[in-house]
Amino acid sequence: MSQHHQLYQHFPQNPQSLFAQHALLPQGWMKNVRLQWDQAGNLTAVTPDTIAVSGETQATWVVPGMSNLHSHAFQRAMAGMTEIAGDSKDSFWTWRDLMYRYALHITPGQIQAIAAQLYAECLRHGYTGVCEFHYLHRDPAGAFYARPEEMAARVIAAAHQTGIGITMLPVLYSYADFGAQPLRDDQRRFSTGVDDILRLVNALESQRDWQTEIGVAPHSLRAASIAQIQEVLRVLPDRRPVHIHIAEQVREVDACLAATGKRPVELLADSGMLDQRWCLVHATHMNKDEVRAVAASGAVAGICTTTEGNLGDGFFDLPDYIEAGGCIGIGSDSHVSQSPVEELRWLEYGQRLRLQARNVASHQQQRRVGDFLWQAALQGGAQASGRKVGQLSSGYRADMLVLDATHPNLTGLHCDELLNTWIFSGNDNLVRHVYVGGRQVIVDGRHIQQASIQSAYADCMRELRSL
Ligand code: NGQ
Ligand code: ZN
Repeated sequence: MSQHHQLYQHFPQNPQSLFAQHALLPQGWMKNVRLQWDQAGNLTAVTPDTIAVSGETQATWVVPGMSNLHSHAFQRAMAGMTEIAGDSKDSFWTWRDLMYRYALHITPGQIQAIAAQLYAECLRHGYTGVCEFHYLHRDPAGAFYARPEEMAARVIAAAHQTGIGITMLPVLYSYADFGAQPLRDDQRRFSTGVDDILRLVNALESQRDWQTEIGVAPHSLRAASIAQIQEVLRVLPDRRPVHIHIAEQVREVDACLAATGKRPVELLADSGMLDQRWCLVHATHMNKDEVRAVAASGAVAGICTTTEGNLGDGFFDLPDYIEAGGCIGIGSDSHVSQSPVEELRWLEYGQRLRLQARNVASHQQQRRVGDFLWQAALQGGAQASGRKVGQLSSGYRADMLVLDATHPNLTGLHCDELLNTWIFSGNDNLVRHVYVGGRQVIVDGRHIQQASIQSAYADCMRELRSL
């Protein structure tokens, strides 16, 4: 991967070290830790039990920033706008029709403004990287832009503008349903075949740098066939992330069974492709065999609790999956929330409500639910991003959150209580400063370009609302 110094030219010069009274390292909480990084934003030394030098930037609580492993950035602009009951029973599918109507209008300039607003919000709440599951490829009439990668490039530009790390996943979207059903007219902007996706990946390759990775995403087994996916993977460079929506709705599982005789996770697992590159988003409807197969493959289950709740998908089988040793990560998907705290809290609360139990996300070696969730989602999110993130260790990105030690919830705490208190004790945003690749992009809870990002977003929303 090449360095990309240009990327940071508009950020102020920042110190290249931070001294933390308490830092969450891979081995657990450590005291008096100096974190140092190089010009490219990679940690070069993480030294516990040391002494601060005068003039050094200091913090009380430092934790690694979270990866947001699933995002459709443009959907941020419709958050809150689909919560009105229709004439017939509302469902995921009626929501999707509304989403498609909306998706038909978004211009390249608008997707950049929306993504910048979203990413600044994500950063403010503690996400330092995002995996963008990007399928809005073509223009509203259904033709490719002069630069076929135009829309994806705009989303990457928004990530660079805000400083968030990005894994761009151009989406393969060929069919409307199982059995290679032709796309609907309102899916025309998404339409791509294997050659289109390889062309998009190729066009985006030059954007790869320390902050940017390129992978692929077959949209779902509804929209892409196993044979197509195999073809893409034959050509895709090694170790690139591969994401898919896998089993989000019961109707989808039934349609898959009817068309292929197998359930979606079963079909994918039986294809022999599943491994650590994969992120299975919304692996909601799995039987016990499928749970074991996904866990054993080393793939990440991408759970998007607030969107899955919003769309009425169902509950992920967390206890069996943990028992089987599976990896999880979290994503904000349709962006009805931009907070990893809310995502993780509702992951646990959903399980408690479903099972009438407490402290579900835990195991023998980690009984603290907040610690279990944050650490598991850090690891799984990092794996799904294909980037060197998710832990404060030499060689990894200097992606760090400084929490608000002056907030009443965090004063006088023992470090063992920090994550549980942060995740389970209220809704104030306790993220105070955020560093991504060593650059501070959130200062006292505000993005360094918050005013200009918000005003561009407001202009974009005025355009969209007048439609
Ligand atoms: C999406 N969204 O791709 O935006 C999907 C719905 C579909 C979520 N699963 C569309 N949240 O699955 O076809
Ligand atoms: Zn999605």
